[in-house]
Amino acid sequence: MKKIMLSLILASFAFLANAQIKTVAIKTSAICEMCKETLERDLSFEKGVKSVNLDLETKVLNIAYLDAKTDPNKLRTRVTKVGYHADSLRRDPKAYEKLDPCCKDGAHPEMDHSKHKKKKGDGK
Ligand SMILES: [Cu+2]
Repeated sequence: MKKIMLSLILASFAFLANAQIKTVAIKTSAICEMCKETLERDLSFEKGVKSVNLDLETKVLNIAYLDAKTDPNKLRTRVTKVGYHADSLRRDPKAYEKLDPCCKDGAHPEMDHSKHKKKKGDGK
């Protein structure tokens, strides 16, 4: 009986090792808080994704995912389907068209995109 228990425990450890959580950092074309929300929400629905966080300063999307369920290329593709570039992958033009106007290239060059509001005291 003890042997059976032991092998069961070992088997479950092997299973856990298979279901490893990995992380990937994907450079995106996000420019504002709304992009951050859109990307984080959408990617959180992707199969195998455990957590998502976009750093607006660097535009890097950090994703923790289950190695057995998905891979970085699938995640990058998902980002392009939301309407953003993902590393060297170009965004889906149709998805980009559907984005909010404030999330498009050069939509508001006078704005500080990382804060999504006008800068104060910069002479304007
Ligand atoms: Cu945006």
